[in-house]
Amino acid sequence: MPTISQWRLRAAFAERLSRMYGREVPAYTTLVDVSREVNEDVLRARGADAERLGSIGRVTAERHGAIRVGTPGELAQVARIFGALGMHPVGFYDLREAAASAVPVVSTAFRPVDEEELARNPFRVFTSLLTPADPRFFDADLRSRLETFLAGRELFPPELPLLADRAAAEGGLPADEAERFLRLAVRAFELSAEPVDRAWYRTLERVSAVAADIGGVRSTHINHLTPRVLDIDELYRRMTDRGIEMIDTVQGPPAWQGPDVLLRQTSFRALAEPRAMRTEDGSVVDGALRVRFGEVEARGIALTRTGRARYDDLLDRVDEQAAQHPGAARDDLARALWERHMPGSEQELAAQGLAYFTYRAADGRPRDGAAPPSGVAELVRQGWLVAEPVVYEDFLPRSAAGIFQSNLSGEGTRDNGRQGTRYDADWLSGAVGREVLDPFALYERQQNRSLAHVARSLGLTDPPR
Ligand code: OOG
Ligand code: NI
Repeated sequence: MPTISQWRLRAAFAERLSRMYGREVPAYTTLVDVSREVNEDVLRARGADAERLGSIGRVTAERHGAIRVGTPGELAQVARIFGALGMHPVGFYDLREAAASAVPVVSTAFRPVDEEELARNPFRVFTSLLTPADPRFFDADLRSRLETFLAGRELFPPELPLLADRAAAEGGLPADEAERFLRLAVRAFELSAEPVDRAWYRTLERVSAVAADIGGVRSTHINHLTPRVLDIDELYRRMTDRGIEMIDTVQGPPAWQGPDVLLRQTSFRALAEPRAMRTEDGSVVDGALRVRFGEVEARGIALTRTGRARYDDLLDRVDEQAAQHPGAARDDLARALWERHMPGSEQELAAQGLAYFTYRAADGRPRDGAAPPSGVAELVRQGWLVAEPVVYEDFLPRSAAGIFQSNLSGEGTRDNGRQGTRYDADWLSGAVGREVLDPFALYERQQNRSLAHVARSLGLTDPPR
């Protein structure tokens, strides 16, 4: 029987999840349609340049999902399921600090890490873990009730992680098992029809709507699924024209003339969804919860640590200026700062070591016996090497917090007088049961590999720097 490889499982899972989510949240289908229209228009207008950060095939199929779980044990199961799809935990995000309202979670993103795997299908899932041990949100009594509740639920049928382990060990699954695995995996992220315990849900909701969404029910679900668009400002206008109320900003870098870097995202709140509720007297009544939303994103070039520090610093400056000039549009303030402090071309980003690129030898080299100059910048300038930007494959904590926050019903509560529990990437690695990878190290490795390869084809003893 033919084996379905891990990347085909990943692509099939992303596609089936998309179909399921489109049935559950019709506005998502509108978003996907409008994204496709915008991408086709951009491709027509800009030609090959539109594909500089990924082929149109990759971009059209590209999605990220978001899920939320309650315990390290649940997270470890998620890691096994995504591991089967060739997705690994990358990056540590602490949204407890990044958000103004109560978002008691720490997160990572499961995604492919190798270039070829990303090119085949870059599906990624932003995955958040509830933090019941953080006393700023949960007092001792609520923590213990919450942990007991979470310990008593089962998000995934035991067969699912077992099939996942087999896929990971064997590099795929035979067709029958692949079908079974995909079916179980998609079902695990559907919205459950089981009645929600209304009193318990409300108890958690008073602390945090996110806590209620995670710990107030006995199942998990996909929270949103995000298509990628080549012009997010145009998409924003078209969605607004269709009468879909978007949040009032695009998170991340401003729209400007220079290169797209990192990630720009925006979202809209999904409609309230009908959910059966169990009341205190045990009867089941019709209710509605409004927790899911639609999101869309545009991806740019991955920044180095130095580039990222520049970005974070600029965001702080935008905040300062916005506080000083309450009347001014944030986007205008940001654009003015960007124009002063961000390089306006890919070449400058590379020269200043602010962004990652891969390099390849230009066609037609070596040039009639001439020795190549030293240094990457000079090699590119003299036409020996061609630089290609590396796409940012990850997330941004402030944007993530902003997206979470703008879609919450209430602020919730956070007692800032208390000391928060400390979590970091090492702690999360322990919880996930595998190493949470450092995104910068992955981009750097990609860049270095290309330089090592270039050195060989140019006959240099050392990779150029
Ligand atoms: C995750 C929010 C973060 C993003 O794209 O930054 C996120 C969530 O709502 O669970 O998805
Ligand atoms: Ni998202």
